[in-house]
Amino acid sequence: MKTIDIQQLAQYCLSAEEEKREIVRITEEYPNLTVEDAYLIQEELVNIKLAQGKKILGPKMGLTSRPKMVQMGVEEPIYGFIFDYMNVPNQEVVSMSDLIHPKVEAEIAFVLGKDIEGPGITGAQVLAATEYVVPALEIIDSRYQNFKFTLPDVIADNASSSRVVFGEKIPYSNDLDLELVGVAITINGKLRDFGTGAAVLGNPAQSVAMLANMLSRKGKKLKKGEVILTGGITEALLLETGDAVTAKLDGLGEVSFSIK
Ligand code: OOG
Ligand code: MG
Repeated sequence: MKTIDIQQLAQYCLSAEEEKREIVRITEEYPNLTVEDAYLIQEELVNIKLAQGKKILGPKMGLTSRPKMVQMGVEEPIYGFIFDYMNVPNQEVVSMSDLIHPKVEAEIAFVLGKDIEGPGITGAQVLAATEYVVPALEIIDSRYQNFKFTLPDVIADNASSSRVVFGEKIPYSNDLDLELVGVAITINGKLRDFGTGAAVLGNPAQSVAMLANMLSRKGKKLKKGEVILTGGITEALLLETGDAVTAKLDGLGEVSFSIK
């Protein structure tokens, strides 16, 4: 069995992103790669980006809804990190030439008013600490051939993170029931998918709680002011040049971008 070189594999994923090209899944060469190894590769990748001067906007959860798990054939939520250079202003243009084979998904993001540290965090504790919720469109762009991967592969690849567009921050209050927030995503004026907040682990706040608990294994916490993505509510939709994408989230507003 080949020994795993964490640093070399982080560089492998990073160069694919930088050079905008597909790579062969790590598990093709290292079938025994574990989830723990994969998070070590992701940590190394994050550290390289930080050393390049890039800044973390916040963590993200992925594969938190049944439509996403079924689509990707993966059964367990994962996390990754969103960086400043990934942020596209609302209603702006994303350049296809910067990406490999992007897909888009509608999400609900959170901004906390205080730090939260696991383990043992509950959804109710998350809601009590939530200052804002934010409608979001995440553009994922797996670096792997044909957007196909196993759980360790996608973790090593920073959970396919690529771009994110946020709408306006909405102050959170208890009368906003996130389970019932309806989401509709259209491309070029055509409704492509829809769902509700409950698709995400019953309530997107559960996703934030799970994230706090997962990060605590690494001695990390969720920080006040970070933007936290809770995971796609709908299936991810493949993007093509010329597409104009809009998500409407009931009570949270709209978010959109186009791809040229
Ligand atoms: C992994 C990233 C998943 C989500 O919201 O579920 C994700 C992938 O499907 O490529 O961001
Ligand atoms: Mg996502």
